Amino acid sequence: MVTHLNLDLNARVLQVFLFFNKVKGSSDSPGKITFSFVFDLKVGKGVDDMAGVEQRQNKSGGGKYFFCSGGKKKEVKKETGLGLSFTKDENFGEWYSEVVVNGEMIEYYDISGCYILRPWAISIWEIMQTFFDAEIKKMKVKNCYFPLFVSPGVLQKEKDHIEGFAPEVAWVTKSGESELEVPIAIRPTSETVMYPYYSKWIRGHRDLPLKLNQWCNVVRWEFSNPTPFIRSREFLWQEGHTAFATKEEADTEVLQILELYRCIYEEFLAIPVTKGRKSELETFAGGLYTTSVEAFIPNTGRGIQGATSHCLGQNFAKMFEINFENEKGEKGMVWQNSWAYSTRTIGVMVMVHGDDKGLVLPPKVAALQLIVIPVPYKDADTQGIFDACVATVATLSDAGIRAEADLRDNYSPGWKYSNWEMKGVPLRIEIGPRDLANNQVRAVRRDNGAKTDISRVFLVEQVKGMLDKIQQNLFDVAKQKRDACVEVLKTWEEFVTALGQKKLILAPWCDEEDVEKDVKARTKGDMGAAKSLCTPFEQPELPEGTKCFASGKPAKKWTYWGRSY
Ligand code: 87F
Repeated sequence: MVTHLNLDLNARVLQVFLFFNKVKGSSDSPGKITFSFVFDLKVGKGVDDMAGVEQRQNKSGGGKYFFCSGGKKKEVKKETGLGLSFTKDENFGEWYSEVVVNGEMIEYYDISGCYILRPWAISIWEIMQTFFDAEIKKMKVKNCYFPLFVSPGVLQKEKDHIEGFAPEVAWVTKSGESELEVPIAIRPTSETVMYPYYSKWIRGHRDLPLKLNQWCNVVRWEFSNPTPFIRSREFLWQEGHTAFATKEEADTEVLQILELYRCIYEEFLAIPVTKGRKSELETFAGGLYTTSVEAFIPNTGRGIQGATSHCLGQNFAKMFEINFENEKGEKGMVWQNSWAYSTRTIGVMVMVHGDDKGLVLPPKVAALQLIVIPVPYKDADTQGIFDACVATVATLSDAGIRAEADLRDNYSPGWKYSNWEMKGVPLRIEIGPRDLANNQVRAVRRDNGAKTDISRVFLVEQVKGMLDKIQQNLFDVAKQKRDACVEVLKTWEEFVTALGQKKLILAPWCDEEDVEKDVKARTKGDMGAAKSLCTPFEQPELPEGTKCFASGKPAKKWTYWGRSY
């Protein structure tokens, strides 16, 4: 097989030639099949592509660790066996890359910003998907699927919305050797794909509300520092697009969806988030107002938008002529919302809970909640121990706990401990000769290393209790760490100091767009500028006469500020 990549970045054209030559029978040359696929991918307009080809290879049990960017290849560090070569506190970026690879979530791919999502990651995605899908179905949202490709006319119809985003749109310009007559965009989001059909399908008030969702991939050709799950050029998400007769119905749904997003973060991923409203500058350009759940990564001192729920108002309805006739025969325009969460959720979880031993998965989203490991010392009843492991898994599985036994005979118990710790399995059960004799098992928690002997008589209740405790403890510890980073302040001097200390800042603000632009300009630097993260719905008291931290004008609200992803 030959794969040839030719990147012509100056011309803003990324030419990808993939020639697959497979040695096997074929009609034109016996013993050989040739399959060739050629297309041109053109990206946005006029932004330098900083992304070189990036590769990391790091296999458990040997191999080297490489990172090469912009064609340069340098060996960063030799693999040190099973463990990680970087610590979370000393080199967060490298630690993160190593954890997602060694934890078997991600494999790096030969196109910058694109990653292979391995089963360990997809199973987390599927658990969240099962929850969210059932919840939106209760709200009468229906699933659908619209095409991946967008015609240029439709894409550019809503100018406000697409402006700013244009450089990130990827285009297909060729099929085989021939130029396409009209280039085709790859969806970065689906407003413009879906809304022409909303216009066709919505006629009268009986067609409303229209509530559709799709689970799909989208492509945004990002130019800044790609990071697995957090900023990738292709990612998975759900996008909900709904249309109502009244603004009240739309307003209600915005908050219902936001509550589901809070639930995914706090109750499934054990990550504290803040619900709030985005500033004018941060509001989705095509929308009326944007709400979000915001998380925080203490190690980097950066906020991260967890998910968004927008009220689009009637802007798109105007552009796409999504009109309806009400009961009295009067014409009206629909009120729309759109909302999404993506595989970014998984990256936030890794960043918040992971430690120097690897991933730490909250039990509610872990594909495997518990791993049973036999510890057969010399001369022990090995068969008896193995049987006890199998029986333990059967009992737990019957009780709905996701459990497996690691009965591989080519690895030591110690190696297996480290391996499952790296993969973040919440609870480990060890069964050795003494446990067998006492009809007990030893349980070891991944989150805090605590060891408990459990009688096999009470196995299911005890394990369920421990998994609940782990889930709660992960949330409590994450919240403590996040809260310890919050700095409530009132002046520009305090703001600059707090920013330097990687704080999550809560400050009184005048809520003026120009002032936010000014904050961005004044904090610009290597680390990126500070911006508003959200105005929390839960507002502390704002005493009369409180001044804006940045402009000195009368403050209107408390707003979170910081650097962000
Ligand atoms: C990149 C390229 C083109 C974000 C983009 O948040 C367009 C866009 O519209 C773009 N990046 N956005 C905003 C997406 C808004 C909205 N879409 C539906 C959501 C929720 C789901």
